[in-house]
Amino acid sequence: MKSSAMDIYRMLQKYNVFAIVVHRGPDGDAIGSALAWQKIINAMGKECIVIAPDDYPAFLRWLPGAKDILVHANDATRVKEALKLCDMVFCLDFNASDRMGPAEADVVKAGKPFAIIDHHRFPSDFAEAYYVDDEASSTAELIYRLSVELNLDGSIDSEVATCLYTGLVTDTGSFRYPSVRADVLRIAAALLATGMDHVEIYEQVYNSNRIEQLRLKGFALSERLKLTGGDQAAYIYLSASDLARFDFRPGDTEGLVNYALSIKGVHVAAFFAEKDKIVKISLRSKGILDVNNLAREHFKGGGHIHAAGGRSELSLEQTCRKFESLMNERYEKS
Ligand SMILES: [Mn+2]
Repeated sequence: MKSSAMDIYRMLQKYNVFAIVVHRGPDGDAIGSALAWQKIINAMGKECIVIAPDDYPAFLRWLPGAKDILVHANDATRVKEALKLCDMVFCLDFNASDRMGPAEADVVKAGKPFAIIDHHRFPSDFAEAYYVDDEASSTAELIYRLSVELNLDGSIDSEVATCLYTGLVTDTGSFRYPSVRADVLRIAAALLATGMDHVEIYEQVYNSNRIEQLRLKGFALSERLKLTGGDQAAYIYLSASDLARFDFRPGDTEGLVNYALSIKGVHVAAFFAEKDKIVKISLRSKGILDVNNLAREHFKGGGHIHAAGGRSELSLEQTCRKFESLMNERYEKS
């Protein structure tokens, strides 16, 4: 499938009512990009609603427009009505229909054409138009580039910029990841020039912890962090009862896996959380190990070379053992 700004533009011209859907467990990039794209579409005089499969983290609730997001897990009826009324669906920050989780069936059943705007690898073939680049730092970067290509960047005011900057910051680990190229910083500069308040974004995203959340982090680091693979891999695991003990809420374990990766000499890190009777997995790497492949081959997931996600139906303990043996195979003999 080819990535084409013009294909997206034709759909924007042809239709009047749009829906934007993001992946389950939406993050700052998914929500930030969706709200920005919604505002850009609104500025064309067209209608647009944002749908999330499940709730987004509290640290994103302040974003302009966030309170109007329809959450499928909370109100499937309203989501179905909105889908019925729309002409087409934009999929943002994901590229395979099963990433919508339990919302997938209703979204697909609506039978509307799809367009994908995304930066993950290997998009699947279910849309009529694509604007994709797996080297982009974030979907927010792609929304910015697309807006410039289509001459819609005149509607990037400080509110749109706030949404896009939040996507950039959260998907690049505050501009630290290898995906940050000179262009990404040029985009950040252009967003800042709209007068948006980047200090407020950091404040909202990073300094809005609850005390239970910090205690959960402290517990995870002191009691649930293990080295494996000849000390070249590390992982953190949290059981359902660990999470309950610290009053877990969505977003509370965001970024925890990066602590494991921050250990000197560690090349791969994993985070395992027992939730909804399965084990949810985040994988990170630095250097050459491709965690997208690791997630695809062993943990029913995928993502990027240095950051991926997946799941396991094994018990938490068995999942940890499986990761240990994969890492021991890879590193112990080297
Ligand atoms: Mn993203």
